[in-house]
Amino acid sequence: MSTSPGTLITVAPTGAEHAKSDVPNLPVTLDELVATARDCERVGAAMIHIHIRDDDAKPSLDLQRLKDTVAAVRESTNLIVQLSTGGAVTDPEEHRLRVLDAMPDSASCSMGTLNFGDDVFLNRWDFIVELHKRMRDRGIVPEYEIFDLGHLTALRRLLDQHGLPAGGHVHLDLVMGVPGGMPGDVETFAAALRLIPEGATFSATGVGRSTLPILFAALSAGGHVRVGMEDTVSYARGERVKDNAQLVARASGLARIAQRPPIKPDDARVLLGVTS
Ligand code: KMH
Ligand code: ZN
Repeated sequence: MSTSPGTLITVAPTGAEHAKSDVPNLPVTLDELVATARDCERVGAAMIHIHIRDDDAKPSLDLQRLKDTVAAVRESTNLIVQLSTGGAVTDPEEHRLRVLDAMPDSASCSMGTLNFGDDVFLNRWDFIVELHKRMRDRGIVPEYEIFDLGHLTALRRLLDQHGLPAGGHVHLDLVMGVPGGMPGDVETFAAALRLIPEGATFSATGVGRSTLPILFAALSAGGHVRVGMEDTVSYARGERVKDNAQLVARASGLARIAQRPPIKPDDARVLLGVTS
C-alpha cells in the first residue's frame, strides 16, 4: 500500500439504504445534492460518491438523471465525481453497468458478494471483471469497494489477471461495519492493511458506530477517509447528523490535527490518476 502526507476526503452524502422519511435531511433531489456538494467542498471534500434518487426519493439508476447529476455537480464544484455502480441491492447488473454511460470521473466497483443486512449484495466475478474492463475502456477511474477481507484477495486476482485500471493507479475503499461484512474495528483494519496491494492508496469508512474508530485508524495509518450520511446518520451518541458538511468538517479538523490536512480536488486527481 502507499501512504500520503495529505488526506483525500470523500463524501458519500446519500447512499441507497436510508429512507427520506426516516432521515428528512438526507439530500435526495438534484438541488439538494448540488448544495451538499458545494458545502462539502468548502469544508474539505475532494471527491463525492453519488447515489441518486427518483422523484419519490427511491434509489434510481436512471441514466438521464445520472448524466444530469454529473453535469450539475461538475458545473457547481471542482469535486471528483464518482458514481456508484453498486446502486441498491435490488438493481440488476445491466443497470449497474449502464451507470458508466454517464461518464463520471470515477465509479465504484464492489469486489465481492456479501450478506448486506437482511439482503444479499451480489457481485459475481464476471460482473466485476466487466466493470473493471468497461471503466478502463472509457478512462473512468475505479474505486474498488472492499466490504470483507476476501475482497482484497479478489482485487489482487483481478489486477493479476486483467491488469491495472484506467489512470494506472489502484485506489480502494474499506467499507467496514456493514452487517454481513467485515467488522469495523482496529484489529480487522490492521488485517486489511496487510492485504492491500503494493502501491495502492486506500480510504476507509466505518458504518454506524464504527465511524469514529475507523476514521481515527485511517488517519493514523496514512490512509484517506470517506464520510457521509450514506454510512452514518448519527454524529454522536443520541445526536443525529445535521448535514453531510458537518461530517466532512469533523474529518477535516481531525486530519489537520493528525498533520495530514485535506487535499484539494486537483491534487486528488493527480493522486488517483483522474484526467477527465
Ligand atoms: N448500496 C449498497 C448495496 C457502492 O456504492 O458501490 C452498495 C454500495 C456500494 O453502496
Ligand atoms: Zn455507495
